[in-house]
Amino acid sequence: MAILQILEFPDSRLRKIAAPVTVFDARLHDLIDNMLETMYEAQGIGLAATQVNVHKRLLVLDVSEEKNSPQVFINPEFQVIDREPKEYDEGCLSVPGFYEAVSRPKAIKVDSLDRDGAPFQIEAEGILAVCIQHEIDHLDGKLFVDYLSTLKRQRIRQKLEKEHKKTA
Ligand code: GNR
Ligand code: NI
Repeated sequence: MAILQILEFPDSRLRKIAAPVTVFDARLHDLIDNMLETMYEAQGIGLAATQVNVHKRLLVLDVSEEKNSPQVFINPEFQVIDREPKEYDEGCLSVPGFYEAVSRPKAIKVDSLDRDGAPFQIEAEGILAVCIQHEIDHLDGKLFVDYLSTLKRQRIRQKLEKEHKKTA
């Protein structure tokens, strides 16, 4: 297993649109395992392949209290089942240190494949619905900062660029 490097805003690679997964082999399983290890190590509740510079439609998450319920979604698609906007303070491993309120539909139905390519469907609300929508945004090159005002987004960008110059 390995810890992967997480890209940080405003890295342009976070803007790529991920392509569907077509091959379910040992290499994919290695990637999934490494993404889960990277997510747990970074103390995140989710991680999209885009964030580790792999532009395939794949995400992992674990929203459990005990951090013992990993979930894998491949080629996920969602439909809104309750579009009542629900606000949640979002953070992102690719935007470290910043948390801002984002509104998203309250409940969704997700169609996905599992790690062996078998289809499954779930309904999600609460933090699980937030996390899945946040991760699928990553696969489409979107970040939670895109929902903020230009001013807030530019401030975050400036602060992170300063950090990156210090540590590069
Ligand atoms: O760890 C994470 N926490 C989080 C909190 C509120 C809303 C979304 C998230 S996802 C984030 C991990 C991450 O960046 N996934 O892409
Ligand atoms: Ni994120």
